[in-house]
Amino acid sequence: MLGKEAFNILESLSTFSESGEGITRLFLTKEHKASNDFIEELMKDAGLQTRRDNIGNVIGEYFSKNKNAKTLVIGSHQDTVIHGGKYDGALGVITPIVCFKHFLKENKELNFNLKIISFGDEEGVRFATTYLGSKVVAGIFDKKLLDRKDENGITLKEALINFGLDPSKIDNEKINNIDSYLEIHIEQGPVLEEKKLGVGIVTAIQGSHRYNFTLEGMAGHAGTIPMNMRRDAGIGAAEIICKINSLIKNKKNIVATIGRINFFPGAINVIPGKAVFDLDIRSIDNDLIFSSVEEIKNITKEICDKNNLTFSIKQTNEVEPNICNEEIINLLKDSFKNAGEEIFLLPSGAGHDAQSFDKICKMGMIFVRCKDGISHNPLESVTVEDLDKVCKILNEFFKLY
Ligand code: HGY
Ligand code: MN
Ligand code: MN
Repeated sequence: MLGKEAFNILESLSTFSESGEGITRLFLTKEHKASNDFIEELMKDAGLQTRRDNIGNVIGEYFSKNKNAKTLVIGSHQDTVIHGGKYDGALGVITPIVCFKHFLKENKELNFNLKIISFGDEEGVRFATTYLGSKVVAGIFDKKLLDRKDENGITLKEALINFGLDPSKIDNEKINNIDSYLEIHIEQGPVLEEKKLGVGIVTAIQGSHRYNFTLEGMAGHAGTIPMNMRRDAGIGAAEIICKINSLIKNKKNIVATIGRINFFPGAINVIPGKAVFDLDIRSIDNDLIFSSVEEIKNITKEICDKNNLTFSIKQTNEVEPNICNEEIINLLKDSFKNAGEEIFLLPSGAGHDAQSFDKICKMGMIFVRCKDGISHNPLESVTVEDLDKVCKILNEFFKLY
């Protein structure tokens, strides 16, 4: 049962985490280093040649005897959100390694080149910008991001150097001549479970934008300033967030989340002079995102004028929606059929590294059911049986590709 083997390895990988609830394994940290070491050993044991690149990825490579062989990349991310689950990302790194190992044992060779990649950063938790690992491999990394700072004021460039990497070599890390990219990932939603299916084929991936809001008023004494004389940035932020929520709730095919907010100076008895929060807004329709953001900017101006606040809104990330490649979808359909699995097609509400490859090669994804659709949460869980299903499908895909 390859599913059982993958499940057990994922349990071991989940121990590389900061303390606290769930899994916290952020980019360029000691937990990331430990997971890279662990994953590289797994790749070697599976019969892959391994190397590490200068953005913190681990790459396992198999070179076909056929000199004209095409190259398939299968990847996902090792990093997690804060207090996240064991499977978001990690499942898509470990299952292909396990499948490759057994396929090679049984079939002695593959008739294509294969690269299995563990991307160092996909979530963009530390530097508020996503897909750093896959963007470098796909050759779409913007070097201006090297100056992006984390919450402790450390730049990405400094963090890479502290991790033992050389940011000046990032341009050489693009992998050329990739024919196709495939990613296996938990659905992170409730659809497969509702359909009582363990696996599904992804048709498209939502676009996602991130914006940072900073509101400035006047810090003041919580006891002495009359309510009508305050310039309370906290109240402004609260009103804007509630308005964003009601605006987006009344639209279709778009979602918006404010997952992080800070008040400054942040003391119980001080009126917040500053409030900073981040908006994550997503849709399969990019124009709808842009038009909704314009409405949100107008709402922000209105509320700040009313509360005598100044504000700034800075876009910090933008990933456009992507349609999965028809040829890969058809190959996956045949793989599902040959593995005895029902074919079910669904879009992805979550963003994935696969989006970095959309413009440079054929891109496809397989989803695995996760219990109650829970993800980005310590309760994230999968079954050995569903892992077994996806291993069987990947095994068939290796035969067909
Ligand atoms: O946020 C996402 O959609 C993904 O989990 N990075
Ligand atoms: Mn993910
Ligand atoms: Mn995630």
